[in-house]
Amino acid sequence: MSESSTTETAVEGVKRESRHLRGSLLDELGTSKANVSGDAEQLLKFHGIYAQDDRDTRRARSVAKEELDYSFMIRVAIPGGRISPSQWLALDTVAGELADDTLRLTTRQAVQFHGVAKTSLQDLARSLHANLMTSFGACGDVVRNVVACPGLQTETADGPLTKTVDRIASAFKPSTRAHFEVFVDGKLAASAEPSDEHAFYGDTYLPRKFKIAIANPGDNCVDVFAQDLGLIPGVHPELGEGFTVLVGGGLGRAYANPNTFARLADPLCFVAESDVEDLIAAVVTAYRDLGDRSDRKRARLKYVLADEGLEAFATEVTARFGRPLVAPLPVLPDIGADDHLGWRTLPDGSRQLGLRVGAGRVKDDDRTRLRSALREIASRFDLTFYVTPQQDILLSHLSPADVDAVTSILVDHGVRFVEELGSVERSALACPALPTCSQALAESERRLPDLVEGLEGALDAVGVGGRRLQLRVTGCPNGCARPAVAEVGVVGRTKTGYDLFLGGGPSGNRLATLHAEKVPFDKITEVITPLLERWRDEGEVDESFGDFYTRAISS
Ligand code: SRM
Ligand code: SF4
Repeated sequence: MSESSTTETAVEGVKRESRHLRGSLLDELGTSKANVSGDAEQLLKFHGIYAQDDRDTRRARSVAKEELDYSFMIRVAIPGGRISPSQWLALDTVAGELADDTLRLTTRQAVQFHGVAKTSLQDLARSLHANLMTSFGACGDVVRNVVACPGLQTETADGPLTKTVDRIASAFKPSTRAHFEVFVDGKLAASAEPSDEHAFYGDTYLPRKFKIAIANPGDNCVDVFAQDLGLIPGVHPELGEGFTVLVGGGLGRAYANPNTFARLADPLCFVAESDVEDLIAAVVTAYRDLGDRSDRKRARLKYVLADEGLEAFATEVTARFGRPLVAPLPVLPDIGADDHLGWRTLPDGSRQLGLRVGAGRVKDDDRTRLRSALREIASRFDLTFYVTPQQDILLSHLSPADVDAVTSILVDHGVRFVEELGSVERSALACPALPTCSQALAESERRLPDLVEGLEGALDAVGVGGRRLQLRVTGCPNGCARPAVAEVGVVGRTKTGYDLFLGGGPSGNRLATLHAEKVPFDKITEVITPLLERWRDEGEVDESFGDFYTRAISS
């Protein structure tokens, strides 16, 4: 696909010609080929589906002139990460019958399946549909899964914020019937020229993905500054309840394009609760019209903000909103992030347990049978599951009477509780990278345990064992585990070399600094150890590593 600065990319043409995301998908699902055409791959993304091949065997198969080992990744959009027990059981069944026996919880509270055959895609979609879930709109150039702090949603059962998450998710879901026709019904509707899409998406949708998150004013677990549009609930002296709106965050970069960069979102305005959808629509349509459709690497909203400035963008939004924008409330101070792990009592008296899920991978292995434990809990108890933006799982709204039984199921299956976790392990994130991700330059999820062990060993060795250190690893600079705002961000650059970004922090309001380039994986701990020694000797009482690095080393 050729991309120039003056003409639109080929993807724009594929979208325009697709009759609102139908294209040749139905025909291609019916062929005996294991993969699909390039144009169909682009359209599949809007349906939450990525064509992948096994990167571990790619080279050998190419050399042997064999077909690559193709399969598909499916991402299920889960607004606010909220899942009922029957939905969890349906997801678990899909993992066992149609995917690779794992559920992968994502950094945006969604659930992914890997290793799905083309012939299983429609069965998978039907199963989701039957359980009121969908992968539609989880990927593609649209508003993606709406993220929200679980704490906001559990303050009151079925509380106002939960409804807002659902409202936004449904208002900005593409309205075309394409997904239902192609994947669920298995036949296209009779009308040859469907005109069933929202006006704000039109025929070519958005220039790229658009991400929304609702942060807790008391904790930034959603990384609100990394979003295209962030909402922070607040009470305005004149407008009453509503949200401070931030725009233009994003963390991805491309080594091949030095004009790409991570950027934190800027406060734009305050909006009353009742006007929030109109305001989001104004931002989305401004982005639809101003975003760069000639270069997909520079098409995100953050580049509109960086190139045109906040004031010019605010003028655009005001014109579309149809009324003046009200100044934002002061944004989050240094408040850190709640990992939501461990037991707590919710305001309604019910109980909640947050469990760590290493790199978000729910599976059974020799030591821990987390998948089986969660299946048993879902089938026996009345509760709500929440996926957190840290790839973890919350068992929420449990009756106090069920606490002992739930605990013994987890113990019997070897699941570890927060008290048993190491201080790096507790908050470490990793993206999937190899062998599934087509963009991966280096390992991530598979090597996370080694790096966690190395850094916890280093903390012990320098005498600060047990102190928290936030580690986030990715296999490339797209930044899917948000390393650009981490205390220690490890970003794959070559097959064996990683760039180290240091000095972010749990509040997510500061970009980390590039400390070292192309560090071999096995040397990462060695490079960081002298900095841990300086933290021990020169750090102020209770100063986090990220704060110390920024104060004493990078500035
Ligand atoms: Fe991501 C692309 C996985 C959160 C920035 N991301 C991908 C793909 C689909 C690779 C591809 O394009 O072929 C990865 C699928 C790998 C696989 O095998 O599963 C992938 N991203 C993930 C997940 C699963 C990582 C995880 O460990 O949980 C997260 C799914 C979120 C979800 O449920 O929707 C995920 N991705 C993120 C985040 C974090 C966030 O949004 O909070 C970012 C950084 C924030 C941002 O958008 O700037 C992120 N992913 C990217 C980018 C860079 C986009 C850019 O415009 O800069 C790409 C590449 C692209 O879109 O072209 C990408
Ligand atoms: Fe793939 Fe890169 Fe995202 Fe990791 S950060 S999942 S390697 S795109």
